Amino acid sequence: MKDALLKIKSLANDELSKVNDTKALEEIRVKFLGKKGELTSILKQMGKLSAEERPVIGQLANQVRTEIEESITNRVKEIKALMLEKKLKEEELDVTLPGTKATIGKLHPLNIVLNEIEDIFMGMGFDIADGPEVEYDYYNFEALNLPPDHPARDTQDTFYITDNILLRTQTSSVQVHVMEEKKPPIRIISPGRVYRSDAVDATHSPLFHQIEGLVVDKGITMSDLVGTLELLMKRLYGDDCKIRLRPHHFPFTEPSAEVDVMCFNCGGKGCSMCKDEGYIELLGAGMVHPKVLSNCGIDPEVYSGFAFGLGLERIVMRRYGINDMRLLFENDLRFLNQF
Ligand code: 2NL
Repeated sequence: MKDALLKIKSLANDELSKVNDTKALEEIRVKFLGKKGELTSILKQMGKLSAEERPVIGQLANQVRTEIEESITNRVKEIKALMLEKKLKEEELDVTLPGTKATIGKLHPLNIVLNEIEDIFMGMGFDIADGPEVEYDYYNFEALNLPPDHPARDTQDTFYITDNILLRTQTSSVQVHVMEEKKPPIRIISPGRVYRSDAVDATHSPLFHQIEGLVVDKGITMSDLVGTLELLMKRLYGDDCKIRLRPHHFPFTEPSAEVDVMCFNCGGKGCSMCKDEGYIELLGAGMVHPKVLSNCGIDPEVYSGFAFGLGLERIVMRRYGINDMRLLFENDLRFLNQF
C-alpha cells in the first residue's frame, strides 16, 4: 500500500509536469484527489490493514494528498504566469514602428472661393440663404416672370422630374422663398448647386454652382447695386479693380445689365486674355422686376430691390488659371491637393 501511495504521488507529479492549461489541471485533481479518485480508492482499503500499519499509512496518505495539492497549486501559478507571458508577447507593441500617417482633408477650390465670397457679403450685412435643389417650376421660372414659352423652360435645357417639378436652374428660387416668407429689408446671397441639361466640355457642366444676391428695401437704387458689386470685386481682385455695366435683358430684372470686370491680366489695356476688350464678362444683374416683387407679396410701389447672379466655377477658374471646368468635378487628388 505504501508503494501504491508513492506511485500515485510520482504519477501525479508526472502528469502535472505535462499539462499546460488550467482545465487539464482540474482533470488531474479530480483523477487523483476526487471522491472517486485514486487516493480515495486506496484509503477505502485501509480497513484491511493491521492496527500498527493503519496510522503509518494514514499519515503517508495525508502527506501524499498535501503534496499533490501543493504541486497542483504551484502548477496553477506556473501556468498562469506562462499564459500571461504568452498573452503579453502576443499583444506586444513595437513603439519604434513608423506610424500610419493621418491624411488631413482640404477644402475644394470651389469652397475656398465660396467661403471668401460669403465672408465679403457677411461683412456687408448679408445673410446666407439656403433652399431645395429639387424645386417647383413656379419658384424656378413662373415667379421670376419667365413666361411658359420662354426658351429657358425648354425640356432641352432643364432637367424636369415631373411636369411641374425640376432641378433648379438658378438659385433665384431660394430668393423667391425668402421674399414670400420675410418682410423687407432683405439682404441675402443664395449660393448653391444648379442644374442645366448641358453636355460636358471645358466650359460646361450639367451641375455647376451659382451665387445669387438680393437686396430689397425702401429706396434701393441702381447705385446700391453698383456699389455692392464694386466692393465685391475690389475684395476679390484687389483695390485697383474696376467694373463696367452694359445694358442687357433678363425677364426678372428691369433694367438689366451684364457686369464686366477689368481684365486683371492687362489692367484694361486689352490683351489676348480679354480678347482686346480690357474687360471680362463676369455676372448678370439688375433691379428686381416689379412683377417679381408683387408675385412674392412685396408691394413694388413701396419697395425696390436689386439682384445679381454669378457663376462660381468661372470665378474659381479665373482665380487659379484653370482652363478646363471638368477638373473641378473629377475629384482627382493630384489636382485638388494643389490648392
Ligand atoms: C444671369 C445672372 C441674374 C438675377 C440673376 C434675380 C433674382 C430674383 C429677382 C430678380 Cl429673386 N433677379 N436674380 C438677376 C439678374 C441676373 O443672374 O446671367 N442669369 C441668367
